[in-house]
Amino acid sequence: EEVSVVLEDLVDGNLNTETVNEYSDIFKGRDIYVIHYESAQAFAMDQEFEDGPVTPFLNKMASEGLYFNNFYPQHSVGTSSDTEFTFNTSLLPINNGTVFMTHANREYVSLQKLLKQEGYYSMSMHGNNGDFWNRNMMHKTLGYDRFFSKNDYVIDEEIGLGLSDKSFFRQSIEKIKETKEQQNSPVISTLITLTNHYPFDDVDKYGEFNVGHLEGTDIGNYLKSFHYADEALQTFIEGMDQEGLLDNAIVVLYGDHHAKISKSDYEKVYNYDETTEDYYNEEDPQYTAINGVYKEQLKRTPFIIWSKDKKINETINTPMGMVDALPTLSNMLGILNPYQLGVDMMSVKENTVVFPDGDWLNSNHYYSASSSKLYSFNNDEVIEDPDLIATNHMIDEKIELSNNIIQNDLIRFFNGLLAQNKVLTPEQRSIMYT
Ligand code: GP9
Repeated sequence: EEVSVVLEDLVDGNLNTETVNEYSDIFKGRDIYVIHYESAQAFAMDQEFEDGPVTPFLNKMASEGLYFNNFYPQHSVGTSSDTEFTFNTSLLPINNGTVFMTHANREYVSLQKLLKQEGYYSMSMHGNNGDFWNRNMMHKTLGYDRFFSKNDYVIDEEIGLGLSDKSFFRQSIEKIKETKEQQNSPVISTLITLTNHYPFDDVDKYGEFNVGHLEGTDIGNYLKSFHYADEALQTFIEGMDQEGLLDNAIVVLYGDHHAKISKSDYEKVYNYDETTEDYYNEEDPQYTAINGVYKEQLKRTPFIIWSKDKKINETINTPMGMVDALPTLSNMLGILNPYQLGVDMMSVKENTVVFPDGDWLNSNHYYSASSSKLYSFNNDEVIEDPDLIATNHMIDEKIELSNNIIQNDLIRFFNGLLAQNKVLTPEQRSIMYT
């Protein structure tokens, strides 16, 4: 019974959601370089000190490309790995464990697999141990042809968790170049960065970047680390360009999750008075309260689609979740995942972002499942909404649908039916499931 409900939902709600708009197929057949950008939070892109902006290069990419500035990862306890999963499949990660660890033997439709049908070669690259987050197994499941991990890199410079991003990118360009020479096909490559990782305490190795009054604070160290990651990104893009590898390519960049920044650290950023060189207190009219919903908003990460030749120069403010990344890209790449939970962002004007723990948000509201309260983004006040129970019911069904697909291996089951040409009409479906 449970299975039948899920399949009905899949068929009725999520199959054949193909849309046509001015972005359809614009990047069809191009090489794709996905930057899984560790702990990159969007608020840092607005920070500037004596030495300049924290992320000048990232900001340039955001302004030249298509920049989604209201973007939220939708991870559970599997953090980076959950984000990889959701980006690649447009399913939410399971909410009672880590899908990469416990559900690597299921069948998924992923960006790589869809592109393979179009003749692409796919690879993933990461300077850490291949077993971390069970990537050795899960990257095969997700359809990558080749996973370059720590053993494939010369560990010639270490920062924080391991191989520095600058060395990682330098060596990755060589690997991409060799692969491009060997494969007579377009490639998709996911590059997973590592340096900008909690606890951001390898400060001496991030290079000189003065963060003014934030010197010596945790958030100051995070911004220094992010500045390093920005320089590393620049070396990658420029290095790729020198090799001619960006000529028929797109770069897709997403911040994988927030950086565990505390309320008091955010206050150091938003409540500092330059003139008095002191912090505002709560009575000051300029005081910014880092209340519950604002703190949630600050967890936004960048999502950027960029290419060297097509300068789109557009910022999209509609709320977007990681599940929406694949449908949005699919439309541009001319492919279609029949099992996606997300939407093509270029086809919608409003959107609800659902988190695996039952929290959700739209342009105006944030719902916290733990307090069962709906908050206004404007003032953090609790809103009474007569439709809340119905909305929450829909949200819970979506989360349950995603969990069911993963836990019961329903894509394998449903693909099996499709392979036998069993595309079911509603009548056939009801017969099938009774
Ligand atoms: C490690 C990396 C970090 O290989 O991807 O994972 P995280 O701790 O951010 O989930």
